[in-house]
Amino acid sequence: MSQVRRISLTLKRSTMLKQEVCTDQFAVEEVETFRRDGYIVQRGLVPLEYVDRILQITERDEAAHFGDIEYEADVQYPGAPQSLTDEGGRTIRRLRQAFSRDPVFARLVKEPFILNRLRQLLGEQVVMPLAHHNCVMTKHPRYSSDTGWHQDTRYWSFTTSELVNVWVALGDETVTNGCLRLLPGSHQMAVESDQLDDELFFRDDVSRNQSILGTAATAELKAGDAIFFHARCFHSATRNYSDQTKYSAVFTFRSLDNPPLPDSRSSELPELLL
Ligand SMILES: O=C(O)CCC(=O)C(=O)O
Repeated sequence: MSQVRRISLTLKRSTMLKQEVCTDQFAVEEVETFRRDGYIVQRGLVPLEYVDRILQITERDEAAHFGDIEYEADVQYPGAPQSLTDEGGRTIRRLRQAFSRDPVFARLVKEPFILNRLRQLLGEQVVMPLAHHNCVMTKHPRYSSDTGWHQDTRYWSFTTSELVNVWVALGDETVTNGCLRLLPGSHQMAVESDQLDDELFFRDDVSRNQSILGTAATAELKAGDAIFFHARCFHSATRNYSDQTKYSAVFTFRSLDNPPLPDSRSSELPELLL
């Protein structure tokens, strides 16, 4: 083999390795961004074959109303039909227990491009509780609802509230169809009870919250983009004003040394050590 060809092969291989390393973990600055803002968006993280397979499963299970389903009428958020028997009451909001629906979900969360990033945020041993997000969120036109500003930890019970969500867009997520909005840095914020309503939503009708709400960022995403966000980071989303359903796959992770509290909802289901 000629010297030039050998060098070019070596170069190619080292470039490839470098690219692999880069795509399988956060850059140092990205970890810093996550620690500061409580979230970070990763564009094009999830290959579209995964997106296609998850959409197939979603279509199958939506058509059959199969498995553990949350309906819009169940959430009782603004805009949702009042009851399951009202018009649009059986509009699906979440296909829960994604892991039981198809092996594709287990394959996805064990992919180095996700798991290595979680290790950077949570430590070497990452656990996925099945009791919380572990779902495909569906947001349909017409009967969807507004999710107020909240921290996911409001009803979760772990030793600490250091948990991370991964939200994977399965199609376009825009301001029009109800993409995520987040309050940067709010995972570090001390929150007092008068800033929250009875259901622990961050109130948008009190003056002391206005400057914080003014910092809201929108996370517009495309299929295969992912957002990693701290479970204490306040986030919200409007209903879907478009004429197409929005789909996202969402999972929660913790470190091995942050177990759920005994006899809590968070300890009701098994967990996976990844
Ligand atoms: O898409 C939405 O309405 C937001 C859902 C959400 O934030 C949640 O379930 O924790």
